[in-house]
Amino acid sequence: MGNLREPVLTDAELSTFEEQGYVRLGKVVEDGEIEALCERIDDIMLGKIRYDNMLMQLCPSAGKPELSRQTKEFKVTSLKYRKIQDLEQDLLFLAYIQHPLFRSITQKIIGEETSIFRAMFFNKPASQGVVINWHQDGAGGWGLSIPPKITIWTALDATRVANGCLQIIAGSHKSIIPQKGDLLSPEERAIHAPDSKRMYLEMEKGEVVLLHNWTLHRSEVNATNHPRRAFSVCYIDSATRQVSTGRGYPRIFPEYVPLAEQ
Ligand SMILES: O=C(O)CCC(=O)C(=O)O
Repeated sequence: MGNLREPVLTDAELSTFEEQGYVRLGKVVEDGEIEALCERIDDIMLGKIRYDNMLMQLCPSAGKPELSRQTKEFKVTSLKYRKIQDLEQDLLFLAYIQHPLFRSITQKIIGEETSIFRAMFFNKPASQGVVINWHQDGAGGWGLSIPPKITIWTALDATRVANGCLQIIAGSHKSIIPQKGDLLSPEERAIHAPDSKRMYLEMEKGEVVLLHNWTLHRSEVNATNHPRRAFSVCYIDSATRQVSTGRGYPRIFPEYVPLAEQ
């Protein structure tokens, strides 16, 4: 058990999150559980385990542009997926999403009834991946009735500068910056994300960071010959609706209720 943290967000962590827009939470589950998530996601990429309704995108760097659109279908047996969303359908990922620490965090920051906007695998395949430029998640691009506040990002592999670790601008979460959508324009980047403010968030395998959705972040390609896998979950108030359709989202706390059963 050794180095696992307590499953409760402390007041000090909460104030760091409020001030800085991020807080490192350490490891929340045993290494074996992270390894099981890694094996499960590899099995999903390889098509050994299949789900009907999972949003999947092959990494554009895999050289098959016709398969790099995000659609709810399995594309090809490959470890070069970039994104796989809707992972709450998988019981192993669901159990992780419902970890008691994440319950404590959502109770303190969101409320009793919490859903997820997305539960997503973010991959930078070995020697590949794409650059994701400076953006704020859900600043304008997601069309939600209640602004999303938190993402819990877990490193499934150790992340370093060389394999495209997260880069953030601490304290940038206090206002919405982009004029349009979530991505900063070159002019906005020059003002709000100068190199002098960039932090490289290198993390160990299994380490977790709580991010405010508006904390500016980006990542580079993976220059190593090992994958850089990560699992990112955006928790939202269950009252949140997609403005254009009125659609809700899968409930996670107090218990899991898939959209189809709401
Ligand atoms: O995993 C990454 O490198 C980037 C993640 C990201 O941009 C996001 O969660 O919006």
